[in-house]
Amino acid sequence: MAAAGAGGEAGQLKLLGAWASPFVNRVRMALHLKGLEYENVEEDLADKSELLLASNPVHKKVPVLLHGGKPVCESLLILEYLDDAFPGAGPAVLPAGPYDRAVARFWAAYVDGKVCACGVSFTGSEMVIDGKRMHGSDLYARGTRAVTRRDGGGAAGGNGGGEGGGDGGRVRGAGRAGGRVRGALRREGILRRDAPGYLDVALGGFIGWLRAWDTITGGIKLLDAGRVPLLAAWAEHLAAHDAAKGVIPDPEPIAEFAKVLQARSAAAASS
Ligand SMILES: N[C@@H](CCC(=O)N[C@@H](CS)C(=O)NCC(=O)O)C(=O)O
Repeated sequence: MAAAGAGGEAGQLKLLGAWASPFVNRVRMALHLKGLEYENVEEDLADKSELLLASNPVHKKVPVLLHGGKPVCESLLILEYLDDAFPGAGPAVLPAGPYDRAVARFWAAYVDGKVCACGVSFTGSEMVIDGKRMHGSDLYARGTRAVTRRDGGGAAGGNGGGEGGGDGGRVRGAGRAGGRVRGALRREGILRRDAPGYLDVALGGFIGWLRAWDTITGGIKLLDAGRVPLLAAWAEHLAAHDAAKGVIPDPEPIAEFAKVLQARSAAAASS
């Protein structure tokens, strides 16, 4: 049982997860923030359990939160479910007002659609971004260029904020993710330094991977305090929070795991 204090109804919550998954780790952080007890079940994604397959038959992915045996799938939806199902447990994960909630959801969707694309790119796989099928190497170049831009150079959302591609701000896809998210960092109530919330955990699930990126790529440092001080400080702050303890994996095992994924991807491509 991953106990995170009182507030949960013990035995009611079971999380099907995997230690390296950013999506799982955002849910774990939210459970900890809310002080909910849960059973943490580590899945072998190469040999998924019957319970996982039955609980998420559409995507067959983790995380799945089982509440009294009933499955809730998709990490961002699970975050919302926790607020709805346990309104009295700990702080709300989502911001209070409708507008702030809409903005937080917008950025979380952005993280999933764009920042995440940078993460999968190293496997050499393909992804559909804005309706265009893009190869991993393209996403990789765009994503890393964007994320390694200086904090001062990004737009705070809205318009502009391209990564210097010289296309008049029309480049769409993974490229702008870093600048956009860093813009969000400046907005009070989006990434919350005082009390972490929805968007903190949505992006925070990736901290282990962001830290490992240097090793994975052989030199591209994403959380470089010299270049992106706001993002680096935010990551440090969240990683040190009680809710993140034991959740954010160290860079070394993530880098090792990345090698396994790369090898699997290469083997699949050559077969
Ligand atoms: N959109 C999903 C993504 C979940 C996801 O991609 N999970 C991965 C682990 S990081 C998974 O279960 N992969 C297994 C597979 O694709 O077979 C969410 O937010 O929950």
